[in-house]
Amino acid sequence: MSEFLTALVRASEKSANIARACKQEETLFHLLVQEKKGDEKNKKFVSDFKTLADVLVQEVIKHDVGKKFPGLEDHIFGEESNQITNSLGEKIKVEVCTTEQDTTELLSKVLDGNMAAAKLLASIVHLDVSIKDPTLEEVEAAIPQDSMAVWVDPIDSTFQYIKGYADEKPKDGIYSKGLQCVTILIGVYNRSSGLPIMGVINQPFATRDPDSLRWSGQYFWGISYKDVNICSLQNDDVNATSQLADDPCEDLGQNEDLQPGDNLSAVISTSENESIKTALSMLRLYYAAGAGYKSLCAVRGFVSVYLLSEDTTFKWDCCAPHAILRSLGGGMVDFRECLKRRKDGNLDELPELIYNTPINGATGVDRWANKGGLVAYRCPRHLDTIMNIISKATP
Ligand code: 2IP
Ligand code: CA
Repeated sequence: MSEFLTALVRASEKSANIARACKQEETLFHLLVQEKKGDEKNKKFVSDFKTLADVLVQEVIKHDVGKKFPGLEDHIFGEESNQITNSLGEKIKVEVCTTEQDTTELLSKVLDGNMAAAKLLASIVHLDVSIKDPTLEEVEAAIPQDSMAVWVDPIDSTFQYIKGYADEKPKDGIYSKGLQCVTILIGVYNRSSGLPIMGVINQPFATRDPDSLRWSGQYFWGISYKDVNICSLQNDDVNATSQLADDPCEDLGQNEDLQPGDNLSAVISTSENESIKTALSMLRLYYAAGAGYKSLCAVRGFVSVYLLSEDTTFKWDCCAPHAILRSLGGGMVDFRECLKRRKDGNLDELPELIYNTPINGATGVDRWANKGGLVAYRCPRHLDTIMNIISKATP
């Protein structure tokens, strides 16, 4: 059994409990939202938010994984800094303390003395989560601990988490916005090659019970290490949930070229630039919020690709879905580099995203941006056809 992957799935489930608890309590939620400033800010949004849920989730993942695998906590990186300021202007370092009581006291400072809320959150933080996942129990992979490092996005699509509504309607299974677009992303990569090895995508708000109005979530995992390629989706009836066949390439003849009309599809950001939108207009095109959620749509086979031409995603947005896509025979590549190589006639090797190298000369979060954009895909032939379409349509 891969104890490490199991520990990540459990940490993601605990994190999802925290995300749900923070959102469910409307009054508590208003106390938690804080605006990001300066270097921490994602330039895409006029204002960007950091919530206690974000910070706490990241600390819980670090703490729980570090406790089980001592030493690894120093190689777990994330989007958030663990400092938060309360309404009195006090800067507080959020962390998981040794006892539940100590965590309660620390959280009550962030929550302006709201002991009831602090108690509730601390109890979730200190509660062990058990999971039943027979496929996960069967995964065998002996990966040296000192070869691994981790990227965490504690709450991806923070904007939807804060503002997102509960009653959005999906189109062909895809939510364009709403709480369903929120994900928790934990991705593991190889420290020396920078390639992703395993990942967990947890969707804390997947379905809502119409009577109790309580949310339940779901998680997806994948591992791609040497000859081990296993994904949690393999045991599902994939056809029941996706638009594509189990193996998305299976329905295509081996040698024929794909044509634009061949039921290809893409999910993109509403902020995608016009020339890309036009180039992709011959495909089934969907818009959705959340880099993690759009990647999940590719993982689940709802779309052929998730494509982004801009530099507004980061290593923590991609590492987890990238690992899962690799376990399914797909991957995630640098969009601009892929386009350039195609125009240069160099189709030998795909420019896969890697996770261990910051951008030279960049500062703050920009050091870890996916500078050339990205394309996430399950089937290499779908990627090829779609890149071909874009290459022909753009100068
Ligand atoms: C964001 C989030 C946004 C996404 C952006 C990410 O991460 O996933 O939704 O923009 O690229 O960096 P879009 O939805 O337009 O794709 P976070 O919410 O963690 O800041
Ligand atoms: Ca993110």
